[in-house]
Amino acid sequence: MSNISRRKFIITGLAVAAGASGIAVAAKVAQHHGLIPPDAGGLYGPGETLTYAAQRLLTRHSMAREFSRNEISENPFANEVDPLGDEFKRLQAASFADWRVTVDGMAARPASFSLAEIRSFPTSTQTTMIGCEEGWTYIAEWAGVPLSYILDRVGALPHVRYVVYRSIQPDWWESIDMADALHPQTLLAHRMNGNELPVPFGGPVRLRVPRQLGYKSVKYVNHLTLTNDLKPFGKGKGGANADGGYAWYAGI
Ligand SMILES: Nc1nc2c(c(=O)[nH]1)N[C@H]1C(S)=C(S)[C@@H](COP(=O)(O)O)O[C@H]1N2
Ligand SMILES: [Mo]
Repeated sequence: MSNISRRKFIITGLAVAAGASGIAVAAKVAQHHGLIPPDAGGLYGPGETLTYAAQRLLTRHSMAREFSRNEISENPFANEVDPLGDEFKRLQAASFADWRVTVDGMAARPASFSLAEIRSFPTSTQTTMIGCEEGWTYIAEWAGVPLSYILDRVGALPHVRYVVYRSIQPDWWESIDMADALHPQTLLAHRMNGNELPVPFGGPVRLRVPRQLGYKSVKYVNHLTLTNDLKPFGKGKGGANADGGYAWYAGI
């Protein structure tokens, strides 16, 4: 199903649900299934709740579209980033040999992985499209370790509901639920188009979440936290972007 017809289908479904039984009932169903997103503003933040709930119920096993190698964009657009600080520059000067990704929170074996370790983990490759909410897209080949491998390795506890991921840029952090965290296309990406991931595109390590908009693919990731509650993070809406008014769930 194309994105547009899928959206139509969801909207029709929601209109039926809302019309037949009222938004309150639809919201109750969503809550029953654990499908209230953290930025819903409680049970009656119906817009965000219904988008998230509908997508989760209908598409939780779906894959982001993969493209062929000859569709890779020749001049991918690296979005502008705020200046990278001294700590980043120091790490960069040493070819990121000391870059680490710390994994803490609800894990049996919290860990801190060096870039060399991350590069030695099983690698998955995908050719997918990244799209910014501002309207541009590009297609690239990304390679990296599936986030599910990291979660397995640290012994994620059964009641983990979200993975919070942070960047060396303090204003950049996001979270995803377990449907996306365990999804085979969600990668801790360290390669792009056959090379090490370039700094403008988030190198040395970025989280690639191809089933959501570009802002969920945070660059310069150095910290993952496993949690079942997003309230203690930022303003409690699950990400810097959600705190700023964007949707926490940005499924495409
Ligand atoms: N650390 C960090 N991650 C970030 C951003 C950023 O400014 N800093 N921009 C986000 C936004 S808004 C988008 S659309 C994508 C852009 O990815 P690109 O530069 O590969 O095009 O990265 C996301 N990840
Ligand atoms: Mo963006």
